[in-house]
Amino acid sequence: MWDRLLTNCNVATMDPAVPGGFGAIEDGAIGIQDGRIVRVGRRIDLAGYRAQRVEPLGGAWVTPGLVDCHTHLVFGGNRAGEFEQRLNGASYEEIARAGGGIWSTAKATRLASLEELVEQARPRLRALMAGGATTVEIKSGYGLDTMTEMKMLEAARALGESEKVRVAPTLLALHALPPEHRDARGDYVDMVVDEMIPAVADAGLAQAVDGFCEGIGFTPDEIGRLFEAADAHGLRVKLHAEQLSNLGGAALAAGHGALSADHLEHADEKGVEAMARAGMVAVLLPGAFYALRETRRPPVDLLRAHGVAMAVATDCNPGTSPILSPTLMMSMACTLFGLTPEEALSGMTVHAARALGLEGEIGTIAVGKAADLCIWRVSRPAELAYWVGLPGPERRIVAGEDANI
Ligand code: DI6
Ligand code: FE
Repeated sequence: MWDRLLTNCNVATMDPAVPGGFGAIEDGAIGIQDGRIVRVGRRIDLAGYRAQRVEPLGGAWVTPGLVDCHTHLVFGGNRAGEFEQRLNGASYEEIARAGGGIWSTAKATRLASLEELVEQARPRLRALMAGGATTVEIKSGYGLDTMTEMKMLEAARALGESEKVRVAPTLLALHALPPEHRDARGDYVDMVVDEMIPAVADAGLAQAVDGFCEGIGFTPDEIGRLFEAADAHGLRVKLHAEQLSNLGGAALAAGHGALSADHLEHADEKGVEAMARAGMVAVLLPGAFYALRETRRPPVDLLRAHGVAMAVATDCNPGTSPILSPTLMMSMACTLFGLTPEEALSGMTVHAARALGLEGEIGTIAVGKAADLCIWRVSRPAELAYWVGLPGPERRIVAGEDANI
């Protein structure tokens, strides 16, 4: 006797082992026991099974719960005022010189208490959940000192414990140089390597370490030191790479066994080849591309040609991607980057799970995986990427439990 049997539904398993588009099983059913999927198949093949709760879904589509594998969801304040200033004619440079930009978020984040960070992030997390997210990665990166980075990661953990969603915490250790280190870059990297990473690893506050490899961020050499320290402490790595220019970040990350390289607008074939060899995921972030009004698109054809899996995420952050909708990202991945609706949904499920190293647990509807599911009242899964402003799934299920908010 199972706990639940979802039936009279169409199942987009997103499981590469299931042939056909979206790994679809039409007129299907899903058995759930102890929070896990115990059986998925055609309804007639599951007809003999019994469950405490049998739930006919009237032909709805069931997908894996969406996985938003790249967000900066926890931060103090926001930058709506700067958005307004820019649209009234101020340049980024003027705003930055007046103490704005990423540094204004860092100041607000340092000033906020743990509880304030949690309560400011909660409505953003709920918006992502309402849009279908059942797993959300949350990066630190606005503390720029050990104490505040740890406070951000504690806020991420508290959110995961108090909402019906899985949170994957990432230490974004080299994001920006704080003004107090403007003339001492090396000292800042030393502090991150010698103090911040060990402290975060000891406290078990992060699953991965990230950096921003960019002219306005950190150099490949500095990122190399970051990755060695992460490795020494048993943490996986990932990298913001090739967003605004090409510094060879994708290949650097590949050389360190990274889970993913993210953004990649300026990636070249060498970088893509290195990612393919390393089995890395390319995380595409159309929200930042849109908000920055970028024109150079990530090399989707190259990624396809080399068989690099593409994930799609919101990059929710106060500066370059104030995005609160996972399905909008699927739409933009299709319209702005040329992904197919199936690639876009794979990008927010199976490949996003891999970008977090959680592919054994979530991301597809398959026996043994966690029962994290979304139920959508749509006629075909392509609708998830087709509508702009889709309200979200009718129901979310996390670890086999109803998780509507
Ligand atoms: N890339 C970006 O575009 C953002 N961070 C990053 O690594 C900028 C974040 C911000 O402006 O607050
Ligand atoms: Fe980012």
